[in-house]
Amino acid sequence: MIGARALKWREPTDNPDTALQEVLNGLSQTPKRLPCKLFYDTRGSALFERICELDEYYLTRTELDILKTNIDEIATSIGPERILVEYGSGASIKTRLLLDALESVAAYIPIDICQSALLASKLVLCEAYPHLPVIPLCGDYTSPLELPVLTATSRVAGFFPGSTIGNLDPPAAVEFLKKVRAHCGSVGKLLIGVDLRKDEPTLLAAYDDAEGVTAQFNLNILRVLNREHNACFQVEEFTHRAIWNSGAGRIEMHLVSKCRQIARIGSAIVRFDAGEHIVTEHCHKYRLPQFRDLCHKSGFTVDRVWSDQKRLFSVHLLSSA
Ligand code: AVJ
Repeated sequence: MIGARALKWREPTDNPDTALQEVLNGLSQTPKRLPCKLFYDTRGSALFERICELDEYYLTRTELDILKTNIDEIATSIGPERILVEYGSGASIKTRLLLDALESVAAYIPIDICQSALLASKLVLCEAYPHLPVIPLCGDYTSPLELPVLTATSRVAGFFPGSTIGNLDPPAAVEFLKKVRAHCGSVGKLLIGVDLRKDEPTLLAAYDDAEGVTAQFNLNILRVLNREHNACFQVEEFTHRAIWNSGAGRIEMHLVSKCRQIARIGSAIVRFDAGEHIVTEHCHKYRLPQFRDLCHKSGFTVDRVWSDQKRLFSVHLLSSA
């Protein structure tokens, strides 16, 4: 049962000091790094929604196609009376496909770091599904997040679309999946979207679009620091670069300093050489057997895998047991 206490709004779990410390730690590494969760303030979430519509960004529409084409099979494999938990829900667009197809969904728990995106999706979903309890949780889903309404025997179906798992390096992805498996309980399922390895031009175009939306999205991380972390970066003095790291099997988003410069963050000063890079995001691209291994390492069984004809993207249904 869903207790009323569970409906209370959770504030973001990050406290400002830890967040600042995380930023400064990243910037003291070589190469400098920033946590990709910082992309998603209101503007960043809106820019990401625009990225999803771009011709070059094949991920979103391909995943949607896979879900649409196989939705009956997916719904039957997940089974009835599930509590749907979505990690990094954003605008919850793909969720509606599942909500429409799954039999007697008990509740929907979207988890997202962006409060405005959560609130907007809650409003839309409550109107479209008046009888569905929607219990938003605001926070970083990779940090230990308690899910107050779930017990070990809850029939959870986790949903982790968009290849967001790709942001985690493989060992961290295994740790994250272990945690999700613990959330999901003994009869849990996880439906997870994973981007696949493909030719370099296709990958690079997806992360460096002609219109420059991805560049704005990447640079927005510095605006977030300026606005929310008392920083002073000269945003125009950095440029966006997408790099394919074939050894590691990942696209990397970088910001390159156009000149020798300094930035202030709180009371700290960070120096940049001309041409110096900040790594803002890793987006891992898997081969199917490689992702299967990763699932097994985290204790999941792989029930089913769906893909598109061009093998651009994949959707995996995992079982806790
Ligand atoms: C939201 C993490 C799935 O890796 O493709 C899009 C983020 N970064 N363009 C991705 C992103 C640059 C996206 N994920």
